[in-house]
Amino acid sequence: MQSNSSQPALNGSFLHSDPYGTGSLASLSTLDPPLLEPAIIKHSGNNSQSQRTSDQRVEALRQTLERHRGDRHLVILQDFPDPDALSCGWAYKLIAEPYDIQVEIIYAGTLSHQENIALVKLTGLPVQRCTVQTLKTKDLSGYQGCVFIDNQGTTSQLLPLVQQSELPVIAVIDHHSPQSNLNAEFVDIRPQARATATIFTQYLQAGLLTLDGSVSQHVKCTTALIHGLRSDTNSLMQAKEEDFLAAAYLSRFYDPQLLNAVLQAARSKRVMDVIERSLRNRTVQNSFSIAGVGYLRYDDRDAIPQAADFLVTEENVHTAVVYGILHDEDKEVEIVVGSLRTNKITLDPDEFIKEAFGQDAYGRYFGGGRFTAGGFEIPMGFLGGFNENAEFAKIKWDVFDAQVKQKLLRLVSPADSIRTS
Ligand SMILES: [Mn+2]
Repeated sequence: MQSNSSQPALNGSFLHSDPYGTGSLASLSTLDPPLLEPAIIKHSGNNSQSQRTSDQRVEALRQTLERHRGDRHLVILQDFPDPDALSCGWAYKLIAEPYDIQVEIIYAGTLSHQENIALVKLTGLPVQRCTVQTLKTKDLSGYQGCVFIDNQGTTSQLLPLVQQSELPVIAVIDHHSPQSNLNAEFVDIRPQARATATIFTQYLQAGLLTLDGSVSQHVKCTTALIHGLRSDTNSLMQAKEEDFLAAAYLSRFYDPQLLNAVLQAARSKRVMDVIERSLRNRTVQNSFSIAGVGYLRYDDRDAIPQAADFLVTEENVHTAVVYGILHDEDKEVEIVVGSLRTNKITLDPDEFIKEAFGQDAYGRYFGGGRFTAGGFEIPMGFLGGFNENAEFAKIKWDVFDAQVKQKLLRLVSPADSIRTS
């Protein structure tokens, strides 16, 4: 136990310090988690006691999961789930997986905030909307229990239904003040915690799930947890030591680029889709990030430069090029459009694009640029125009994708480029 709460929280060594041995956690002992032995609750004050409390909570959760091996659980979030709820629902799902527990995360209302839509979309967060009506038609006998996370049922329209069906409440994990007695098997309610994400991060750190930076779901879920933590603490400004410690732990695994994308959320869902595709499809070579995003609607033209803006923020990338096939329904034409963004002062976007794509039959360049930014538009001529056949559309995209990429790569890494003729 080496933690010293009088030290500033943002001390480099805190990454490796014990997150539970903090003075601030000692106050948790005033809580009354029903499943914990009274002995745990009585003690307060010193670090080793709060550590023990934490350990026992984790152990109690572990045992609960063990008892429910092979179950199907519904995780019920509040009607308008926020990032804290969404990320923790996911963390529960991942924690329960090794116990062969199938988890469905549901909410009854809507994902109203852009940032929440972005979070779900960009991380592939496994959450489903399930209205009261939908739940009524669902056969709940296929589930062995439900779990309330970042809420205690009072903010979910689904609670009455769940109670009527007598679906057992397996766990309640929340940081709001105690609101209702759900008679759950496992309860961890900590009004002192700034975010439920802090609680879940402590579970992770205690070994309920061994995070692996090479597992995409782990990276995405920790990114979601950091977002949850940020959003419940006003960008960490209201965070306390334990929240910082949780964030520090998550920082080992999360994807800053992904978090940044989530935070740039004043964008439409369709723009987010394009950014997601650019992320997924990007190839990074010699500090150039190149991504084809397939077909997009005319109205979403602006998504291309936004995606390029985003890709160029990646570490060790100085230039990003994003392109796609823009489909104009009114005019029945298609055109390849692309954007370049660079922060390399010696790279002239205008020159680069002119050099990459050359000129058309009339001697006009397909594009050009200015300081740090450029764009291009390449008419598709006879190959343009809508075609119902999905396979044909795919072949067409593949051909244009390969051609654009080849022209770019010729400049990016001359030696490696593919020769066509
Ligand atoms: Mn919360």
